[in-house]
Amino acid sequence: MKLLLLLLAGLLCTMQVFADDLDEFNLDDLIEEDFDESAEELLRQFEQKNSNKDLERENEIAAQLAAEAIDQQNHILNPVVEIDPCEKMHCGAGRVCQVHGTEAKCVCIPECPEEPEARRHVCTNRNETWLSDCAVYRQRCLCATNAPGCLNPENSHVHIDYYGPCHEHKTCSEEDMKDFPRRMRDWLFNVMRDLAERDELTEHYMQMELEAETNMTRRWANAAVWKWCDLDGDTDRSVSRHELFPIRAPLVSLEQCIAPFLESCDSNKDHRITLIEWGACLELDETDLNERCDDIHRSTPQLLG
Ligand SMILES: *[C@@H]1O[C@H](CO)[C@@H](O)[C@H](O)[C@H]1NC(C)=O
Ligand SMILES: *[C@@H]1O[C@H](CO)[C@@H](O)[C@H](O)[C@H]1NC(C)=O
Ligand SMILES: [Ca+2]
Ligand SMILES: [Ca+2]
Repeated sequence: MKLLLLLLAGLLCTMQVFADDLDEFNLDDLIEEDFDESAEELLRQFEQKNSNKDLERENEIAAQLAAEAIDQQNHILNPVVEIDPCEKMHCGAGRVCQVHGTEAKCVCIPECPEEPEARRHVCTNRNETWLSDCAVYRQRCLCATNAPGCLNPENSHVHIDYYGPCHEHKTCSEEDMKDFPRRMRDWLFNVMRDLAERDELTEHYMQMELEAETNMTRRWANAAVWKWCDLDGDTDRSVSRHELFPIRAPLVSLEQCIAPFLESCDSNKDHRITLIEWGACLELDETDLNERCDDIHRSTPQLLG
């Protein structure tokens, strides 16, 4: 089955559609008009959440620094000046800032917003369905802090495996797998073009998109390089398992070949995907791939304002 079709089906319809009757959709009718605003929007939201998570550790350090800075300020400045101690506090996933006296503290989020849509439900590494990613992070926080709401001590290490309720994984047929790199390339380019049209790429990637539009050879290569750079959140020039989360977690429920595909990209099994490996699994010519990442937008982690 087709990635795009599955994406569309997943996002436009309800979860039942995933079942067996996808072939009845006409892919060509759907792709041009409807791809891919909601899909990309969803992915971007997930990605945003993920980069927040990446910053969790720095943020904890930052929070400490912030608390210290506030203490100092209170001594130096006129104590009448009111500052909200939470204003510059960034708490990790599943946590929110609360003021205790003059002290800002990250606590487990008291309540998560309801997510009635099944596609917002999540399946954890323990193969349990939770109602939202927030609920999982909250649970992890509760267990990590030995709070009463912790349902199982093991949940202090729980993480999200994929979005959507837990389900038996359909196997990716050899035939589907063979066609998958082409579909993935197509999809990456469509996403890149879509972001360009909405002026949501950096100048650097806009240029690469423009190039992709004018030269067919560059089309797949530039889209592949862009996505690889985008996934490499810590800019160490390799994509770790953790960094695959934004592309893997939302798509596993929609596309049975994504997990085996990403698995296959790490050809030397060192848990990191280099640009050469990424290009090879997308069936691109190595000589067309230039490591042209735009690190500018990454160089200022959102520590403190
Ligand atoms: C996970 O749970 C689903 C639904 O409850 C089940 O169908 C599936 O077989 C389970 N997967 C594993 C790996 O246990
Ligand atoms: C298209 O890009 C390829 C790879 O960079 C290059 O070799 C080729 O000359 C370009 N073709 C045109 C018409 O610019
Ligand atoms: Ca990396
Ligand atoms: Ca590797």
